Amino acid sequence: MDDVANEAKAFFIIGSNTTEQHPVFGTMLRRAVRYRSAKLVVADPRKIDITEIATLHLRHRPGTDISLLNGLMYIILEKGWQDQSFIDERTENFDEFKATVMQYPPDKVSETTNIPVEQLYEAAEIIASSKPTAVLWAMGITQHIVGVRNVMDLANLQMLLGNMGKPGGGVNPLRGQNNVQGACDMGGLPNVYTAYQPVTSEEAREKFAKAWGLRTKDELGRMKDEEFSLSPSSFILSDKVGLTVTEMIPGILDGKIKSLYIIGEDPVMSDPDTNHIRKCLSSVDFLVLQEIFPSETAAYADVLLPGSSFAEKTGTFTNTERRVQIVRQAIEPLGDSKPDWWILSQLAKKLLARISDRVRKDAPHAGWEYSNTSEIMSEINALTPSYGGITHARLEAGERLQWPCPTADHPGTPILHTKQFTRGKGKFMPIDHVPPAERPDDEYPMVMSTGRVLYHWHGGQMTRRAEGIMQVYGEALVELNPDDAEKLGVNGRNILRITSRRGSIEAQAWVTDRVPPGMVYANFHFPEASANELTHASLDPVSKIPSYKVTAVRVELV
Ligand SMILES: Nc1nc2c(c(=O)[nH]1)N[C@H]1C(S)=C(S)[C@@H](COP(=O)(O)OP(=O)(O)OC[C@H]3O[C@@H](n4cnc5c(=O)[nH]c(N)nc54)[C@H](O)[C@@H]3O)O[C@H]1N2
Ligand SMILES: Nc1nc2c(c(=O)[nH]1)N[C@H]1C(S)=C(S)[C@@H](COP(=O)(O)OP(=O)(O)OC[C@H]3O[C@@H](n4cnc5c(=O)[nH]c(N)nc54)[C@H](O)[C@@H]3O)O[C@H]1N2
Ligand SMILES: [Mo]
Repeated sequence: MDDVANEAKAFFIIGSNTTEQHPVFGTMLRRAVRYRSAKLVVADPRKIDITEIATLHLRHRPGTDISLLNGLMYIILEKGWQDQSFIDERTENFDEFKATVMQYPPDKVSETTNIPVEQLYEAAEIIASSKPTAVLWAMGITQHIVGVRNVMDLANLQMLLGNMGKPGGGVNPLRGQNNVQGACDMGGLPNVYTAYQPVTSEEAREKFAKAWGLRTKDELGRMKDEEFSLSPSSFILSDKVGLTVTEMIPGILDGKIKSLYIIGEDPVMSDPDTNHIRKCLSSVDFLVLQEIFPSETAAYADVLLPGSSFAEKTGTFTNTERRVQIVRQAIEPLGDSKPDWWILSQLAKKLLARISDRVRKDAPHAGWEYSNTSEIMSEINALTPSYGGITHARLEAGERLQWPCPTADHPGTPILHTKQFTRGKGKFMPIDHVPPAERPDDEYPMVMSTGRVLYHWHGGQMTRRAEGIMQVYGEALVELNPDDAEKLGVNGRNILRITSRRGSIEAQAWVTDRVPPGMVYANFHFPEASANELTHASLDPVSKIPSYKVTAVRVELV
């Protein structure tokens, strides 16, 4: 964040409402634009706050980012603005990629995106002539059926310009939850152990099995049949890739999932197509919810486990720049609540007790015997190469450590890919535009985009309990363009009914040119008018993220 804010000559913000959703970093960027005249190009269908200080605002149609990016790269190639030596030395597959980009001349792109041709040229020139330009993106890029392709195309752009592995450059995802990076690093994904060690790797499985005192496959092979009564799979670690959240919950109705253990998520508010989610959660055999508040999902739980909040426990969060930060306990846990790690380890011990005769108690990390999170961190250090040298002691001493930090004397790595990419050469990917899964038609003629507002946090369990916040933003508002307001006869803050193929909500209109004609913007902070009653569960085929950003709707005045 420091090098981007201090050294980038230009920022290209695409699909990130930076000042409302990442206000601290947003302020750093504002300062850079104001005080050191960094240039700013924003590509966002909405006139978000940061566009006030933008050099140029590209207001494209939702879901047309690939067309836009390919169009910009077409112009860069046409003008010869690419960094040919970076392309030659650090990348491969350029010709195939170029052939695809050449299918996106400015007038065609203008038609798809609704951006005037002159603006395409202006944007390409700012981005290409500022060395380096930092690309910043968030959910406006990922929450589409082409989320992964969008991200790859941004990487194409930055390789084309030689802006990778340099201070002030890069493709910078602004990660959302305070510890979403940490959760992924710790294997909170269906296909990997910590630091992305694949569950399908025999080597990785052996390593974890040894550390946790489980049998390895080799040992099992040598065992006689009578030596184990349970099935072999209960001794060794599974090599099966699991399901994502967006597959698990619908999986209940297909009989794939019998029980759910949900920790710190409120799917009734945050998953797409709420009616369908309610139906799934009503059908699951057994549901445990570990929460700090009785959320909307609590109504479906068989067991509620009271977790304690960030203020009541010590541990680490890993932020958007891969920096591990220590968070210290400020108050004693309230009521009967316990830290999440403590609850998990108690449960795990009970399960382990059932196979205790098969677990080697002398293994270095057997038994879930932790007395604090510093001990958990030691296990992470031992089993996770990129976190090898990140200890509580170093963080307590004030070191600012970003992974990879493999050893106790390693200073951490603020910038990745400086000499080569993880796979060696950077591979240009030919990426074509694919229209959104749901598009406006006669019955549902408008596009609804969804997201957040500054004042609230997702399902609102935490922020709707804060009186001061509720005084400022106490109910869901739906952004509606003045032209559409006039057509509907909306005068000020009338109540709108918004209907999609899945459901309907009623909410106050906020008549504003933040949204273009034909588009409304709704949030999912209030259960009585949550945008997710309307969204659909079309997923990106690779990442399985829902396409929250484009839903076809009908808008009426109540
Ligand atoms: N106050 C507050 N801050 C938060 C959160 C919160 O709930 N409240 N949540 C956190 C989390 S987990 C996350 S993931 C981040 C999310 O941070 P952001 O991704 O910045 O937030 P969103 O509101 O999802 O919207 C992103 C932007 O994408 C734009 N957009 C919509 N469709 C398109 C499109 O097709 N193309 C492009 N280029 N842009 C599009 C929207 O107009 C919006 O400005 O915020 C984090 N910060
Ligand atoms: N329509 C639409 N839907 C979206 C999005 C969108 O842009 N549009 N964005 C998506 C994105 S990016 C995200 S990240 C999700 C977020 O969706 P969720 O993760 O479901 O929402 P949160 O409100 O962040 O957190 C869920 C719960 O965690 C609890 N909690 C807080 N701290 C702790 C703790 O320390 N321990 C435990 N056990 N519980 C705790 C809170 O009380 C809260 O109820 O929403 C997604 N849904
Ligand atoms: Mo998020």
